[in-house]
Amino acid sequence: MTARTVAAGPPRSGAYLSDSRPDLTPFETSLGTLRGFAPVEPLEAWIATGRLTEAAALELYDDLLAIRELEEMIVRLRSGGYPPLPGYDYRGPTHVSMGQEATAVGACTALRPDDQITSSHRGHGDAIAKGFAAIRRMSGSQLRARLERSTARAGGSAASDAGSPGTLLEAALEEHVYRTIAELFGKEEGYCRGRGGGMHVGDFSTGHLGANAIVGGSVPIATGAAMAARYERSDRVVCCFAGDGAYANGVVLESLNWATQAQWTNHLAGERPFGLPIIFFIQNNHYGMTHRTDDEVMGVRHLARRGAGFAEENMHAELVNGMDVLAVRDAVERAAAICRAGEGPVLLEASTYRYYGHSLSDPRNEYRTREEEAAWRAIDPLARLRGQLLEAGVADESALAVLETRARERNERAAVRAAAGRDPEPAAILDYLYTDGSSDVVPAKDRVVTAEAGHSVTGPGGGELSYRDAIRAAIAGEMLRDHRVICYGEDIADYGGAFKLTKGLLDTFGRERVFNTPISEACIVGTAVGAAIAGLRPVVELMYMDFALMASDQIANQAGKWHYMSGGVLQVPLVIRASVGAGKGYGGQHSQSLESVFTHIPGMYVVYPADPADAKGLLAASIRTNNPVLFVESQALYPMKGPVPEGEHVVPLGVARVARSGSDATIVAWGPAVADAIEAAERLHTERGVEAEVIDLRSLVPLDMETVLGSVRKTGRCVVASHAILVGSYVNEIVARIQAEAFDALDAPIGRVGAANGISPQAEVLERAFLPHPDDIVRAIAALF
Ligand SMILES: Cc1ncc(C[n+]2csc(CCOP(=O)(O)OP(=O)(O)O)c2C)c(N)n1
Ligand SMILES: [Mg+2]
Repeated sequence: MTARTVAAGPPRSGAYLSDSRPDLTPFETSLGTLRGFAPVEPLEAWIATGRLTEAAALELYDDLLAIRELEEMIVRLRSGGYPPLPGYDYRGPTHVSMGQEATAVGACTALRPDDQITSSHRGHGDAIAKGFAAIRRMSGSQLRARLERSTARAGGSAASDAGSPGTLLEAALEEHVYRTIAELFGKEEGYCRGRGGGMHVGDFSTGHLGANAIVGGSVPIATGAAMAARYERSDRVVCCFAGDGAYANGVVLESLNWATQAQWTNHLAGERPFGLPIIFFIQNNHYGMTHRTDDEVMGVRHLARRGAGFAEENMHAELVNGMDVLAVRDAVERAAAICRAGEGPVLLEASTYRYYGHSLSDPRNEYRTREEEAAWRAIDPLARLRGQLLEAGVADESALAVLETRARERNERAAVRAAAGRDPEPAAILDYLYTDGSSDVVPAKDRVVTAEAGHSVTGPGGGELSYRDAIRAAIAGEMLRDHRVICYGEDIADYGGAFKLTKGLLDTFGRERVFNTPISEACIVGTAVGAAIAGLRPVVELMYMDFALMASDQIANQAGKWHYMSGGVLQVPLVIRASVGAGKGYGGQHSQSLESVFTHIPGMYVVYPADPADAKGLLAASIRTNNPVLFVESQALYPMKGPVPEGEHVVPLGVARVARSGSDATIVAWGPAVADAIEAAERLHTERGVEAEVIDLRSLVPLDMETVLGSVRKTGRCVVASHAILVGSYVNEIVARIQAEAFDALDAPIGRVGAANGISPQAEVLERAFLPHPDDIVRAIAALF
């Protein structure tokens, strides 16, 4: 594939001026038709018409058996009675999905191996089914290579020496069960090296992007993965499994709105209108945890009706019999075809049932009858397919018994092997928290031909630039360099963002790479996580840092955690730009400096530049690192001008800067507090003859403690300053580290400067009293002598 070209000159699918006139003509409309439980042909007909081979029909049964066997094992382990592992102490969650197996198998076998899924806390079935479906379509050499990789991981014990193709496939299937169980058991051989466990398990190599223990948490991630497929012109589809309870969650409803946005398919899509290729697959087992969803906590009988609220055509919503593997397969085959044709998204609601409680500690009898359970067990998906296989003459009793014994024995062998697996080393507790990886070299297919690009957005090409223009220059530079970099947020396209930082990017790069979003902060970040996991490098804007709290789950539990929870397999290269509005009289909800909150989230980088040169260089580095970055900007600094190197300028993350040299005292600061510190240092020099050294941390995570300690050891006195309130501030972390690591060098207690421990007020006099000033730093340093 050749490098990509960015057209110079007039906008490609650029800015448009809305000219929508009032149209208040009376009208009536219906909300579309909701299809439910469409009849599905019997198995004989599937086989007769070649829609399913006899072998494939038996594979469906084998897949169902594999899930049931694995979950029966969990039930028995929990009660201490799994014969192959007597006395094994199984710890961790027990959200078994027995009863729901047809949803996982029907859907995953209707997908292609390169299609992707996300899953939930009740996701053993999804994990087994996606892996089995993909493995069954691998060639002999692919199976062999897969087994060899697994053997290397397991220290040489995989069954890779199997001879005939049949046994090779069986060995790979068993290996999948083994790696899945090893993850449940917290073993190094598990798919996530024991860091994720059952609620986060995923075999990323077969298209499983991870299960999620945050109810609804994976839905925007799947949506972002579908955006990546659309952007890359791939015809892969993402199937997002989540429960009925999840469909009350804000981020899920945001995702439905996100996926159905008009701009994917209308005139704004330019030459390529293409709906997001995502199947929202509701595994409706009719319960949240113990509450009844449809009869208690929602106002519609069928969740699929929600589709009507988001798309004119009811979002291709449909109800499916989730107890019938053929019905699910039929619906997902049709849904995938819709998505591949660019007509997505699709909303499928599968009506199903979990036989056990929410987890095995839930005896179910407090909220449902045994009669209800018996009625669902009477339409058990395994029994149903078994009956159909016999009826269609695909297999007789003895052939099915062979399959059943094989599934049981496969699981037993895998479980025994997994139980004997390696526990992770305690010393490796912090492994996979961050990655050293970065996009220093852009793959050829993603390189952009810069020679043809319009450079207008990068400003006057260096020299004096404002902090604002330096940020734009960094984004533009990285977009020119790497086609995987896309840029989105509220109002960032035509208008250029609330603060005009992205003005001009739409004209240069087109709407596929620069677009406005709904006011959905959780979805802005969540889709970026999914797009990043799927291979893009999104740079997203949160208008004010205060709004990051709207996206806090997606930042803290998703962006920050997936590299670790996947055992280092997944990478989440994304930048969340968030700007601090303090100093404008905007009051308590638009003025917070919340960087400290996010330093408490392991897995996230937190970067806060103090001047234009660093704004450009640190942002370029943030876009290139494979870690997720919260990039904090100060609105007060946007107009600040300063020298900015022309062209490529990358400032490494985790390297602090000596912004002013001095020998009498150290001021550690970041963001706008650096300018305060420099001003304070100048005054200390002229007014008191004190030479203060100013250390600009640049990034709080990663933290360059060496530079701080080196300075403190030289000066013996230190003040740490930021614009955040002091309670719970990162200032305190720096103080604690200096005290622990350079106590002997200190000639005085360490001073702290921050905002008042309150809420940012509107009144100007109050806001002045609230925010810290250079005076405060001068006073704090003076107090050390
Ligand atoms: C955001 C969030 N809230 C609450 C929980 C606790 N919780 C775990 S599963 C669950 C019920 C989810 O119901 P549903 O989405 O229907 O999935 P099911 O358990 O029925 O498979 C709850 C409340 C959670 N994990 N995440
Ligand atoms: Mg449920």
